[in-house]
Amino acid sequence: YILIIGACGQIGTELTLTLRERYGNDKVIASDIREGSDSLMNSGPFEILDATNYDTLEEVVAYYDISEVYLMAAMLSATAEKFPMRAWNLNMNSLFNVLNLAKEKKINKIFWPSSIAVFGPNTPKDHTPQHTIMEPSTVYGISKQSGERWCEYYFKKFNVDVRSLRYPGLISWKTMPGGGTTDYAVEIYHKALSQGRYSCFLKKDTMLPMMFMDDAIRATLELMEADTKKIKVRSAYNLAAMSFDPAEMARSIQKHIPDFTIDYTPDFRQDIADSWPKSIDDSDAQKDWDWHPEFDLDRTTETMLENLKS
Ligand code: VAH
Repeated sequence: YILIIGACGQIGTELTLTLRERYGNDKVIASDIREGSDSLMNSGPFEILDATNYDTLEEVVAYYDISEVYLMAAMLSATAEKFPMRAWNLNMNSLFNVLNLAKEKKINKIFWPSSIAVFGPNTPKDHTPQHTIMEPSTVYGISKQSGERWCEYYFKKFNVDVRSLRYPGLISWKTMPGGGTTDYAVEIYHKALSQGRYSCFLKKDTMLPMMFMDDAIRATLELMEADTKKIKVRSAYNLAAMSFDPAEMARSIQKHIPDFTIDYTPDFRQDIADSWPKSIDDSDAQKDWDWHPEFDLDRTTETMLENLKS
């Protein structure tokens, strides 16, 4: 059986629905600190669960005979800057709990998401390599870099089968993102449809690596279903699809909503975005487990507007 922790989040919701389609509703247990969308709550078993509590997590794993855990609960970059210690506690102690369950052989396989946030201001910004300088300047980035080191340690020391991806900014329509710096790339579609205009909290030329959620979910399943011998990176794989800035995104929307207008009012999230890469080299993911993205910006815009309109 599979347990999703943080099942009500932006990635967790779609991961749960996809895994339930693939493996059967009753094989995938959703859990979160609070209840989620109707589609999620009505499609299979759900548990209220605080992932930082080892004992209750251990009970849920035993009760449902869990063998695989997707740990999707985390505090993202913008919110983590406001609550550093709460972010560290949630992001790290949830990971230690899941890693230790695997070390004790109570579960067999783990997915844990990393992020391009592991890179910092002095990381090469174009086609950022898999192995390079990483001095993250955000609480969230520090927690993701530390998490990657712990995942690699538990794999080497205790043979824990933990797998990870450095997700770019993710764009989806089924669930709103929560507290990220790349959230502008989701909000912009909602505002384009509801108000015909958007006030962007990043500057017009802020180029960031981005990905449509369908690609991110497919990458996650392809990584988890790959033969373990193919997985050469046990920190976290670079993963890429597209890079664009808010101005380019506005032009893509204007192909469908010609009168759409955007203005720029950068806030504290500009500093976070400026510390991240502009584009990512994911040749290791392509080589080791044959990764290929399917959504570019225009296809993402078409899909987002189509689904948000209806
Ligand atoms: C954030 N959406 O903005 C997340 C992600 C790369 C960005 O980690 O914090």
